[in-house]
Amino acid sequence: TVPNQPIECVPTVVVEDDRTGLSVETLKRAFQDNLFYIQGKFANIATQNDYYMALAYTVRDRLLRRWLTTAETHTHQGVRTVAYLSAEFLMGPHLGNNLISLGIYDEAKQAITELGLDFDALLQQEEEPGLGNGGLGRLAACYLDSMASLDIPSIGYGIRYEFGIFDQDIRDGWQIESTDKWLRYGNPWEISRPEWAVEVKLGGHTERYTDENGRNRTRWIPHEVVMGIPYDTPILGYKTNTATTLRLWSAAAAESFDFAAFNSGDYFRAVQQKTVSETLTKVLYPNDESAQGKKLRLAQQIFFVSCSLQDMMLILIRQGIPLEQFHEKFAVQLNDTHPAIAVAELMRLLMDEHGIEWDTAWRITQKTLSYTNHTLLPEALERWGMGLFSTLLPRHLEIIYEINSQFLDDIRRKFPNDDARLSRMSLIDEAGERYVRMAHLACVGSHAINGVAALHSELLKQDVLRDFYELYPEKFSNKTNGVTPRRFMVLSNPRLTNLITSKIGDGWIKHLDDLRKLEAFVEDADFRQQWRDIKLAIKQDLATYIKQVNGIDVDPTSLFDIQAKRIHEYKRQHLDVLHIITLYNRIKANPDVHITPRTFIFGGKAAPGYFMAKLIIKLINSVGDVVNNDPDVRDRLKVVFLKDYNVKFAQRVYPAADLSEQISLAGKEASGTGNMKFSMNGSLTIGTLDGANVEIRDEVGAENFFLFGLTTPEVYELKAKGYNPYHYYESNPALKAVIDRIASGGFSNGDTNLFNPLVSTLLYKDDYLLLADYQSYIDCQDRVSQTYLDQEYWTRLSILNSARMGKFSSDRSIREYCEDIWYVKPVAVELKEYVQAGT
Ligand code: OAK
Repeated sequence: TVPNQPIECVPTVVVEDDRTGLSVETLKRAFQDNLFYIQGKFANIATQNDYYMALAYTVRDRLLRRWLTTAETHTHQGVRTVAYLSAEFLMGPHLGNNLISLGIYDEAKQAITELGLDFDALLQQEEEPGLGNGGLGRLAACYLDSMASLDIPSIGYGIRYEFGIFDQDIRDGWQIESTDKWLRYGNPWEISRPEWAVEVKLGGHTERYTDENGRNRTRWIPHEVVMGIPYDTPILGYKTNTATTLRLWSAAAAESFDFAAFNSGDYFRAVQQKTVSETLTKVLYPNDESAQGKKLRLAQQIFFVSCSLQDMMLILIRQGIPLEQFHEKFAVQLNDTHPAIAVAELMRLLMDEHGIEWDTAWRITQKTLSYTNHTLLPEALERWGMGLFSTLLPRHLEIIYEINSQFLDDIRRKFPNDDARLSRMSLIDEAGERYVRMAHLACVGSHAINGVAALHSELLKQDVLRDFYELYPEKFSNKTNGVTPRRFMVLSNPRLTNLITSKIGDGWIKHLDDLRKLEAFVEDADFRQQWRDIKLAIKQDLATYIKQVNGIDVDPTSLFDIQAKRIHEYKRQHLDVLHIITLYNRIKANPDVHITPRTFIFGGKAAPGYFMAKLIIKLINSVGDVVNNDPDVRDRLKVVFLKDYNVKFAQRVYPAADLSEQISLAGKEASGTGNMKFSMNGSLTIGTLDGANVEIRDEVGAENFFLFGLTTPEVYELKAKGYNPYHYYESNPALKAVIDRIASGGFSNGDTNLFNPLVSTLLYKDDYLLLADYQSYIDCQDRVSQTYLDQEYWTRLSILNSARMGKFSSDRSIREYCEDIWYVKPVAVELKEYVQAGT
């Protein structure tokens, strides 16, 4: 027998109830079995991690029947499947979420508690798979949850980084990075499938040849071949039988490739070759929204894209489906341009490996692919230097040249004599050094292009992708982002979930629009009291955590003002700091001034090479050191930087906020999704008209949203007429006093150098218009402080914010993608009594 082929005669497997039952008793027995048979431990030597693993395997066993039945159902019905290609999946811990989806959270808690263990501690034990940087990766994770919950045939394809996003520590106020060793103690959720490994070629050169039918063909002779091993993780939908797959590729040496080296005795070279292939999926690039142009990154992209497309082809080939039907069977979504090489790779596979002609291959490619753009920042637009690209992907470059030549002909037909347009739109940037433009490749090779919030999609059409919009207006649409209420409400905020469910039932968990029913209770004083009590209890928990980790006492009745997201100048964490210092200055000028007590909480990682972002972290901590310890402040203000912000931690933070800071410069944040998670949990928002804030405000009502700042057209106008930040500094005494306090060493023990790069950037450059928006922000914050004093009124706004967030469920987003872009329909999965293979 061949080890990677199914064998003819398969023994019957009967899945018995006492192995996978959902009662407290069966859960207990399975847990004890797993501790013994999988972890190989007696209880007296078992560690917390052993217990976590035993519970995780108990839960995984209960996913398998649904998962395998889902795959079998989809195969038998020959349905169209969504393949979501993303270089990042920021999944967060699986255990709690799977318990919620299975509907056995309470049973599991009871079972573990009755065994004398601390259930919450076991949940906390899980190392989260931090295989993403921020918004884009977390969105992919929310979309998998929604696709499964809506019974959409789907698969997520990505990279199994051995080291995910770095761990962040804070020392002396500075960010210190260390490697994230999430796989250290094993990962119970994944199943490796080495029998489905595929090979990916890199480097080398191409050759022409004539095939047996006399056709001219191209062959790629690679310099190197890497194996991709798939690791599958089941993603169960909420209270449904559909479990979708997250298939992550890990690179390994293709041993056979260097067999010659072994034979010739060059053992060392062969083993060295192995280490090269294994670095491919070692580490996630930690740069959020800034493209670095590194060869290894391009290698990661082609690696996971090629593995995924080959995998889809193998799925069809195994079923005897001709590849001419590829687009009927798969809708492939490109999560930003990281997988955009798929345009050329799908063409290559169809033509070079499967003998399909160019025109047919091109039609299949365009019908299969669609592209989501996630950023307006110019520095995030990916382009690859020609030298690097041609060395690594010589065949892809030929294909891209051919696509480009036909594409430019198209433009010439539609816009004759417009050379400027040709050079703007070309897939190759030839202005100076030559580059391949990945967003252009994605636009040309896809049938649909979308932005992630209404404003962002408009800006794509008017600005970033304007030429493409003029050429193909029919390709463009908006798909406003959403987030999953399962993880970000049910799992992370059980108290609020129970209160809501006690009033309106639990239908809202799958139909978030039902939250509107809460509006009927806004005038119910008891309800408002319960709502407030819950918020206070959650804030108390966070206060305890802050005391433990940061050693800072914070008052849970103070206004919890939270900004949690990647640190970036365009997100303007430092504008938040300018507000803190403004309040501090007011206190220093008059210690008896009235101040609404506030706790300012920050969380977020800075890209390790992004100096200014790291300096902002240092500034936050330095301001905290002064403000938190100044007796004049009398504990009315506290500033806390929470280290190592990640999904696990975000789940504790969103429910505890009174005020969510969404203060990016208008026209810079594509959507934001944290804004949605805060608001669902009853936080009010202070924000600009940027990204999805615009739509959040439309939903919750302008009177329930703290709006400030320039609009996008005003930003353009101000920049066009020549923005002079220094003018704002000179003419606003409060602002001047704030900047002067930083510049004069007020937060650096008199050192006037430390924050100089920040101060001079603000005074003389200020690309993100902090100084222009300062006064409007301060005035708005004063309204926030005033409003918070009336707790009854504040609670009404808080309830209305939650009640009106229905639109921002990722279920709504996924339905829109299914209807407008993917043309994929839900498929019900029926569980059979037994899983019986071979009968
Ligand atoms: C990261 C790297 C390259 C390009 C974009 C990103 C990214 O994370 N973008 C973020 O995507 C989120 C999901 O669509 C949006 O909500 C954020 O606004 C956007 O910054």
